[in-house]
Parts: sequence; structure tokens; C-alpha cells
Amino acid sequence: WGSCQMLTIKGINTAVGQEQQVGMKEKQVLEDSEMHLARRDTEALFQEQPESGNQYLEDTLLRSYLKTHLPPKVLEEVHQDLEMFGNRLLTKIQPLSWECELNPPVFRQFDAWGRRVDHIHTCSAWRRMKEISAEEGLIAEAYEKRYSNWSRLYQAVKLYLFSSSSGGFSCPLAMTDGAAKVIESLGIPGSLKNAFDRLTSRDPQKFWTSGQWMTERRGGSDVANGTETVARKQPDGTYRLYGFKWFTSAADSDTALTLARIADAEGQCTQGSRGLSLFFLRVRDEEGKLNNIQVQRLKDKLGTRQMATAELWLQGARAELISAEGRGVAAISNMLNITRIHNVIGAVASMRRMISLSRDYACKRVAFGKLLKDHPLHMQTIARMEVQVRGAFLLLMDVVRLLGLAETNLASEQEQLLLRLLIPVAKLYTGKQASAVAVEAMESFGGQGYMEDTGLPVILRDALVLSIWEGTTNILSLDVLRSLAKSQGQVMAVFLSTVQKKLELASGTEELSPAVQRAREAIGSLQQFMAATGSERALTMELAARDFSYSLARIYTGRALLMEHAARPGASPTDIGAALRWCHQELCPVAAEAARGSYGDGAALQDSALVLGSS
Ligand code: UCC
Repeated sequence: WGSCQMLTIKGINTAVGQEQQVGMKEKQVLEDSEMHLARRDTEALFQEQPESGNQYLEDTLLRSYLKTHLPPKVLEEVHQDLEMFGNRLLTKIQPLSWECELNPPVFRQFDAWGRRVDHIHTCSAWRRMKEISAEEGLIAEAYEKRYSNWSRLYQAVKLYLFSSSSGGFSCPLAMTDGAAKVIESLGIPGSLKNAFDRLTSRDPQKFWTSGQWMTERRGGSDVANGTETVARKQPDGTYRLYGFKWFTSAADSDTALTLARIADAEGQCTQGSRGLSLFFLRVRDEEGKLNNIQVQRLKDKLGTRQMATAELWLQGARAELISAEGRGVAAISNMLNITRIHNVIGAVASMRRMISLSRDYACKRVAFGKLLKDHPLHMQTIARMEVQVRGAFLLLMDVVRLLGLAETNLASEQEQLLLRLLIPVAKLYTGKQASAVAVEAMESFGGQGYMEDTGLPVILRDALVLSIWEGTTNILSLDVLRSLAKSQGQVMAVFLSTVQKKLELASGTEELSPAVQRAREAIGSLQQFMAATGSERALTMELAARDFSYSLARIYTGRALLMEHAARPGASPTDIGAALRWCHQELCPVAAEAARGSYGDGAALQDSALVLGSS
């Protein structure tokens, strides 16, 4: 401030810097005003908040995908609904989401008089999310099949838009969808008709959500050996479950699917996977009383704090057997495959949100005399993330397109095999991408990205779980191998022929030829790897499982980017640029690592020595 600047504060005219006699009171006012001015000075440096608008309208990739793939009549209808939903998300749902974050569930074990109540209190915003989910048909859409095979894709698009504004409610929706899928695949038996109707209802008063209780104290990955819960048959044909569920998501749900071992007349159970059966249960009765379940505590998680994840004692919970005896894992796989797709939705949505905010911030924030968007290095960093989210989005769309075909009996046998392979591939790959993008994007806000009340750390924390729950990266890599083994290699044959066929079409586009060339080389390397390892021991494939899955993800995503998008009529230079960039990363890491000898016995020993520190 200039020393002679005239200021008018609180009605006192003062010439700052002039020597004058001022009374104590006036002096105080002057000091206050200077402090105030100092604050004003820094206020001028305040940064504008990054914001997003109507997520649907702003998402050009999503819109161009829908325009390319949906039949015109379907597109017209869903466009209207998605635009309205985008507005609702912006104006009504996003504020609720923040409320859910600020008011996580609270567990009250006893009432004031010492009575055990085990009450999980959720906030009103969380309960409103449940109503909105029903109103928007976020589960119903997939089961009503109004748009035949496109219904599943349409539902996935709505969930994708909802995910990052859902305040964590996308988690119970994932499991609700999975439970509905299991019941549907059983042919909706009479005893489950009411539950199915409620899980897929558009009526907020009727709508139920479901949990998935798989993890017990001995672990969540090795379900076959970790499940101790015992089911005892009752004279009326129902079962009572006794055991301890260590990690039950959305413990405030109305119903749950869970695994248990049926005890025979002597009380003996079959161990391992063949001893597991699948059960359906209501969590509470009509009066809200728990179904012989005690809540031990809520989990203290790094993220996803908006949802009640609990440890539960089942002390004779009444349940219905819904799989064949001993076929529990196979039966719950239907649920797992759906929740894994939801995980992909969550991963892509999280990346999209982070990048939208980064982009908006880059257009507002000035540093070193110009907007961030005018700093090429900053834009390069965001562009690299943008390529990742584009690839992940198109991979997701392809998975839900195939799921829609399978659910309307329109999928060929090859498409069903491809779907089985792509679900774990997409889940493991996008989970990792989402974590990496969240960390990188956070940096694009500078120190602000690290501040809790910006909401950005929430996105990071919530993204970190995506590669852990519903099967870790390694467990899913082994599931990829399982799908190969079960189909006796057919899934790989389908994978390779699908990618190659599509590349043929893309090769007609001149600008894409370097990317097509790289993709072809990667496929060649993958085939060579497969041929070389075909006769080798299981250890080789186990060690290669993760790199192998990454190779499938990158090659297939390259195909989706190249063919489905960059080679379509009307593709923009941006679409082509994204495809080229995608294909410039290592598309077949498994071949590169195999050439380095990473999968032999010696490599395994070296890994152990390195980790365990032995010589
Ligand atoms: O619960 C959790 C948190 C929930 C939160 C969810 C929110 C997500 C929403 C995100 C929104 C943003 S976390 C814990 C979740 N737990 C898991 O994901 C389990 C991870 N472990 C596995 O996936 C394992 O691979 C197991 C449990 C499947 C392995 O079991 P087994 O019994 O050792 O496996 P088997 O013997 O190989 O398979 C048994 C049968 C076989 O069928 P048959 O007998 O006909 O040959 C397999 O082919 O199950 C079949 N099967 C499958 N079928 C196994 N996996 C699959 C699959 N993925 N698809 C089809």
C-alpha cells in the first residue's frame, strides 16, 4: 500500500503513513484496518474453486460413444433422461454426497438403559441416496430390459455418472445389483420373488439394498479356506447361520447373500470350496429387529467412510439356502462378476471426476503469470491421464455391452467367453489406473489438492480401495488364469481373434497405422509368449499372471480405442491422438518380462531373497 493512500474505514478518514495525533480508539481502528487490508491483500490471491457442470453434457467421450453405438430411438430417450440426471446430480445429489462424507455412520451398541440395540445410525443424506437410487432406476433399469441388450449399458452409464456424487452409495448398489443377478440367474424362485421385486424396484418405499458377506476372520481372498460359518438345517427347511463375518459392506442393508458350510447330522462340515453353500437372509425383521445378528463394531477404514462396513456375529440368523449344496462359490460368482463391473464403473468415474476438476482448475488458476492451461508441461501431465481414462471408459463400455448381450441371450458363445475373461482384466487394470490417476491429479491442484475440505482427498482415499476389495490385483490375475483353464484356452483364442478382426478394420485409417502396427506387434509377442509357456510348469504362468493380465488389458483397450472410437466415421483428431498415445506404452509387458527371464524358478528364488533378505 502506498504510504499516502486515503482509506475510509468505519467512517474514519485516515491518511495512512502521515504523522498525526490519533486517540487510542482511532489507533486501534487503524491497526484493525491495516490487518483487514492485509487480509484483503491475500484474499486477492485466493484461488477459484474447481467445479464441474452437468457431467453428462460435459462428457464428450461418453456422448460420442452413445451416439456411435445406441440405436437412434434408444439414444433419443436416454439422452433426455441423462441430461436431466446430470442436472439433478449437479444441483441436488452432489450436496448430499458431501453430507454423507461429513456424517459417516455411527454405531450405538447399547441404549441409555443398558439394553443392547446394535443400532447403525446413517445420516438423512445417505437415506435419501437410497430413495434417489430407486427413483432413477439405478438397479431397475438393468432388469426391466426396456431397451433389450442396451439396458445394461444404459444402467452402467447412469451408475458411472452417479458414482462420484453418490456419497459412497454406489457400494450398496453394486451388491444389490449382484444379489438381484444371482436371484435372476436362479430363475427367481417363489420364495425370493418379493426380495427380487424390491431389490429391482423404482419405488423408494419398496426398494431394498443387499450386502455381500464373504470375508471372515481367516481372510477375504481364500474364501474356500477362510469360511468358518456353519449352517444348521431347521425342521421348516430354513437354516440358521452361526459364525463371524469380519468385513460386511453396507451393514445397513435390508438383505445379504453369504456363504456357510452346512453341518450334517453329526455336526460335521465339508471343508474347502466344495463345502460352501450360498444363503440369502433378511438382516432385520419387519419391526427392525436384527435377525439373530450382533454388530461387533464398524470398521475404521482409510476411505469409503460414508458407508457402514461392520463386523457381524451371526448367532442363529435365519437364512434360506439358494444354491445347490457345495456350489456356493460358483453361485456367488454371478454376484462377484457384477460387483467387479461396478468396481470398474467406480474406477472410471473417479478418474473422470479428478480429471474434470483438474481441467477446470487449469482454466482458472494463474501461476507464473499465466493460466495453468497455458503451461505445456502441466497440460502434458493431464493429457496423459486423459488417455488413461479414455481407454478405461471404452473398456468398461465394451464389458457392459457384452453383458447386455449375454443377459438378453444375444451373445454368441465367443462373446460370453470374452466377457468372462474381460471382467477380471478390466477390474484389476482400472483399479490400479484409478489409484495412479487420483494421486497424479491431486498434484495438479498443488497444496490445495492435499486439503481435506476441498473434497479431493476423499476421492483419493475412496479410489485406493478399488484395487483391493472385490478381489485384489493378484487374485484377479489368477482368476484370469482360471478362465483360461476352465475354457481350455478358448477364451484366449476368442480374445486374439476379436482383437485381430477389429484391427483389420482400423488399418483402413491412415493416421492410425503406427498404432495398428504396434498393436499387431504386441499381439504377436503375446502369441509367442503363449506358445512358449504352453508346455511349461504352472509356476511360470502364476509368476506371469499379473503382467499377462496387464497385457490383455492394454491390448484390448488399444483395440477399443482404435477401432471403436478412432476409426469410426466422424472421429476427431483428438480421438486419433488418444489411440496413438495409448499404443505407445508397453502393450505387452508379459513378453518383455519373459525375455528378461522374470518367470523362471531362478527368478522366483531371487524375488524371495530380495524380499526376505536372505543371501
Ligand atoms: O466383500 C467385499 C467388499 C464388498 C464391497 C463391494 C463394493 C464394490 C463396489 C464398488 C463400487 C465403486 S471384499 C471381498 C470380496 N471377495 C472376493 O472378491 C473373493 C476373492 N477371491 C476369489 O475371487 C477367489 O478366486 C475365489 C473365492 C473365487 C476362489 O474360490 P475357490 O473355491 O478356490 O475357486 P474354484 O474352486 O476355482 O472355483 C469354484 C467354482 C468353479 O466352478 P466349477 O466348479 O463349475 O468349475 C469356478 O469356475 O467357481 C467358479 N468361479 C467363477 N465363475 C470362480 N470364480 C469365478 C468367476 N469370477 N466367474 C465365474
